[in-house]
This record gives sequence, C-alpha cells and structure tokens, in this order.
Amino acid sequence: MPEIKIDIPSTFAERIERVAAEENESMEDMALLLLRRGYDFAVTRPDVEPDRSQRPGARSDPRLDWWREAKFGLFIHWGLYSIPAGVWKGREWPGIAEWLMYRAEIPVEEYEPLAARFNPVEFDAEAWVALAKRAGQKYLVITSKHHDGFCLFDSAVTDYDMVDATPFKRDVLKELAEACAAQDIKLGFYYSQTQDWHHPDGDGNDWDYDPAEKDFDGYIEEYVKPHVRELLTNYGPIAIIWFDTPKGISERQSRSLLELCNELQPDCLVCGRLGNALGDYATAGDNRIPEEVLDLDWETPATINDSWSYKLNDHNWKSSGDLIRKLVDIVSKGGNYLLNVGPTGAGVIPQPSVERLEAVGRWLEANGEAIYGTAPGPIQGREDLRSTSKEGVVYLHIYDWPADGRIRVEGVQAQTARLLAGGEALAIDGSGDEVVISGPAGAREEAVTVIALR
Ligand code: JFZ
Repeated sequence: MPEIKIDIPSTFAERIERVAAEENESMEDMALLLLRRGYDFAVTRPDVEPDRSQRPGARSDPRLDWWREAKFGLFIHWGLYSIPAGVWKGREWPGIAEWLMYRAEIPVEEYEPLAARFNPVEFDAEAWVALAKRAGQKYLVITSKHHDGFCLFDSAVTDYDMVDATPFKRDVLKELAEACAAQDIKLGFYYSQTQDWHHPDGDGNDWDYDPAEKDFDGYIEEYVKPHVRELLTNYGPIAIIWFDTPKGISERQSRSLLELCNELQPDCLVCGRLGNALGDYATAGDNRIPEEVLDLDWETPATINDSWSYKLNDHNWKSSGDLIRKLVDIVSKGGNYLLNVGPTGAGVIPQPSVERLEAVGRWLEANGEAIYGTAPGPIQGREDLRSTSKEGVVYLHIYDWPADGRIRVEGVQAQTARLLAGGEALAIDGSGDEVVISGPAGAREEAVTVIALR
C-alpha cells in the first residue's frame, strides 16, 4: 500500500483521536469513516432531498408566483465570522468560513469579543441593493442569524446583536429593508433555526455545552419564535424566511414555526430547509443543479467562489460565463438561482463578486426576456444548448456554437428565428418536427447566445 503523508492540524488529530476512543475504533479506521461520511454528504446526496422539499399543495399556490417569475436572487452571508475570514490564531481553517467557530471549536467566551470589533463603516445598504438590481436579481436573502448565533438585527431577547453588542450600533437589517423597498427588491431573511453555537440550548456546540443537558424545545419556544416574531414584525413585508440545516428538528417544531410565519405574514414564503417537508419550495443541496426538469418549485443556493461568508484566502472565483451558464441551466430545468456574496467585516462586497454580478446583469439586460417568467423549454437533455419558453416563444440558449453555424433541434415548430440580443434574423429551415437554424459561424456572445423561435 502506498504511504501518503499529510500534515493535519493537531486539533484535527486530537478530535479524531477523541471520537475514535469514544467509538472504540482505531484512529485510522475512524479517519476513514469520517472521510467517507464527508464524502457521502458532499457527493452522494440527491440534489433535492425529500426533507428539504415542497409541502403538498404549494406547487399550485399563487403566493409563489412572484418567486417563480423572479428566477434570480442575491444571497448575503455576513456576520461576526466575516472578521476572522477563515483564520483563527494565525491558522487558516479549511472549508466554508462561516463555520470557523465550529471547525476550530472556538469557545463562546473567545468568539463573543468579535462583536466589539464588528464596525463595518463601509456598509451601505443602498449600494448593496443597487448591486443586486444591476445584476438583474429580483430578491435578496441575508443572514439575520447564522449558526454562530450572532444577530444582525436588534433583538429584545438577546444582547448578542448588531445594535447592542457592536460599536456600529446600527440595525443593518432595517437599513436593508428600507433600501429594498425603495429599489423594488424583495427582502428575505436567512435564519438558522436548529443550529445555534452561542445559545446553550441550541444545536451544535458540544465543546461549551453538554448536549445531554440541552433543552432544544425551550430554545425553539423561548428564543427562535420571539426572533421570528421580531423579523416578521419589525421590517415591513418579508418575502422569504430562509431556514437552514433542519437536522433533528421535529415535525411538530417545524410545523409550529410555519404556523407562526403564516400568522404573522401570510405571504412570506418559507424555504424547504424548515425541515420535515413543510416548506413552500424545495432547496437543492448547495451548488447542486439537478440533471433534469423537476416537477417542483426549487432553488439552488450557490457560491461565486467556495465559501459563503468572506474568506481571506478563497480566490477560487467562477468565471462570469460559468455563472451565466449555471443561471440558464437552472432556469431551463424550472429552478431559481440564489447566488451568494460574502461582504468583508468592513462591509465591502469583494470586487471579484461585484464584477461577476455586473457581467451577469449585462447579459440579462440583453437576454432577460428568455429568463424571467419562463418555463422549462421543450428541448432538454442536450449538452450544447438549453431551452426555455414563454408565451408561445421557445428560447434556445446556445452554449457551444457549431463550427458550421447550423443548429438542429427536434420537437419544435417555428417559422422565424432571431438572435435575442440585437434582433438579427437567422435563416430557418423547418420540416416536420425538426428545425435547422443557420446562424453566423461562431457565437455572438461569450457565454450564452439566445435565439428566439416563433
Ligand atoms: C448550509 C450552511 O451550513 C452553510 O453555512 C450555508 O449557510 C449554506 C447556504 O447552507 O449548509 C448546507 C446545507 C445543506 C447542504 C449543504 C450545506 N446540502 O444539502 O448539501
């Protein structure tokens, strides 16, 4: 057997040693097991899981109509974790940066003081919303409370929030709510209902608190519910509440949260990660795009680089062409794309994200007709193109323009073909169910060229 030598941080080794001892396994077997578990989680999970799925009846619920038309939203992961940005005590931790507290098992006592350093003087709600607008996004979802437990809103049930615990003292969600209303962008709140590594009764923190002593139901009743009440009362109309990582939440608990949301704001959508298949729409695994059209309302939450929250050394930016193709791919299969940015601790959205969002926005400016309000098109399962449709028009989204300029599609009838951007007419030769379009040799746009068939 070839020997591979890997340097792992001693804290990892200690953790493996601890679980190995608990489970009575060798360290080697335990490392293998953990690796396999991670692999299962990352690779073999279905794209859309039943428990993050859509409740019965929601598929025909008109409350979702705006969301079905919108297709494209901005996700924002922002909180205390944006300050260390993946680095703790001089060591860079692997993985998504908003999980730093958990990965490094940072005691609450050591993590809390980050709040005193959270002073995002560059924060500009209007500019963030204007960026979403330029990108062609119709809604925005921001982390009101992520797993680390810190609240971006002024809460009466904790002081661990933006207004009470930071030198900034501003309710940034209030400012965002105002900017969204002014610029006609719908506002959604991400809220971590199960995991809370700061609250003694929340899920996840087993380094400060003994899991056996936790009163999870008390946490839901006396902490989560008052938060949901505040979020759905103090910020005007909220379009979406984006719960996450349901884990062991019971059906009764998920249902009671849903009822509370419905009572406070009947039009507010609840995402599938509420748990127990009770959400208004299904949320796919992060960055996962299903292979085919799903007869569900579903969404892919996705990152532009790898981390959700700002991470100092994550430079793995997807190209704008890649993002445009992902948007098209998702929409052609009936989904929505919730694309994320991670602002810095100072409140700045990283420039590579800004540039890419603007590039998608420029593409949408010319081709939005083939995206917004469309349904999956009649041509599916091809590598070289995607299709959408609306009001009798079929839109072909060409990924790979054939060298001879001729595009053959089956299963559509059309009299005319035009490039959507610019309107140039293309020669079309239709016989029966097959259409041959003679385009220019070489695509007109780098990422995706759209042809409208009528
Ligand atoms: C969750 C969070 O833990 C993460 O920090 C981020 O907020 C992201 C949007 O959601 O992580 C998940 C949840 C579900 C899957 C993967 C990561 N999944 O189903 O594959």
